[in-house]
Amino acid sequence: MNYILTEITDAHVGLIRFNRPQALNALSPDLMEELGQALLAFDADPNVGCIVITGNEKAFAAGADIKAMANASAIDMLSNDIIAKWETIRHINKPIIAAVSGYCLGGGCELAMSCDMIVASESAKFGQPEINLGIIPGFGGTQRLTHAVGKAVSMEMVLTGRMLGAEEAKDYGLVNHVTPVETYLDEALKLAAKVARQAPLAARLGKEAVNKAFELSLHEGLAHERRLFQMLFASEDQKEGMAAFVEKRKPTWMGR
Ligand code: DAK
Repeated sequence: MNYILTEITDAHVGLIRFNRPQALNALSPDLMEELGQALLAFDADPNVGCIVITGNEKAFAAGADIKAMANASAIDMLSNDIIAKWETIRHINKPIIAAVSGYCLGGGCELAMSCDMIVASESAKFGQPEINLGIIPGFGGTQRLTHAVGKAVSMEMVLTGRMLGAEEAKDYGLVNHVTPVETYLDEALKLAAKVARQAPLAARLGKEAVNKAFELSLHEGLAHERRLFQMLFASEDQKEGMAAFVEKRKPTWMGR
């Protein structure tokens, strides 16, 4: 890997760090290819219970790589290859946490919003400044942002490029926790470790069910949730979890 660094922590967290500091971690096609590969590998690894994606203190990611896009045609942007690299994250079953510090702009903000939770440092700046380039967000910025912060704020961000600071983003519900710059990654890893300790199937289906709230009507969402809930009664972990409660001991999850 040339543009990301990966490791698995003792707490079973798969950590992915963007590693293009000289370009504020701009998300080039090669970086996105590596990110997709790393995400798929962690999703398939039973030793990983939760994934954390981060950048560095100055930038989570300042967007898709403008230099790589500058001369692209509409046909290039339609290419399945480019879209697939970005879409991989949507197909990951395990929970993903974005640990954000500094610039989190354009495709960087869209990628963070594609994660399941966001832990931000006090210096984080969230924005969709594509309007300054003569384009609009292309990976969910107008949709996920609007779901998270509402129409008024989303419109202003998309139409003027206004950025949200970390506290403001938290007030709007975009961010789970805000911490000092020195500790944002530790906090994200702690949260991820907590998730990684849960029953893996329940964590996977819990993520799926919450995400469906953004895609389905309430009626369909409730029906979907119920099917997932019922399905978990076919798992050994449900038997173990409830037996452990009754026997006043800690459960041992098997992930099946
Ligand atoms: N792309 C390429 N290089 C970037 C970059 C980016 N997004 N952001 C920063 N850099 C590079 C700069 O060019 C500079 O490189 P050198 O000149 O040193 O070679 C280096 O990083 C440091 O940047 P600055 O010198 O500009 O640093 P400053 O601290 O002065 O300013 C800044 C920081 C974040 C305010 C500024 O760099 C900036 O405005 N960056 C661009 C932010 C932006 O407009 N982001 C949105 C890009 S459009 C899709 C998928 C994704 C997308 C769309 C569709 N599909 C799958 C359909 C996403 C689109 C976007 O993200």
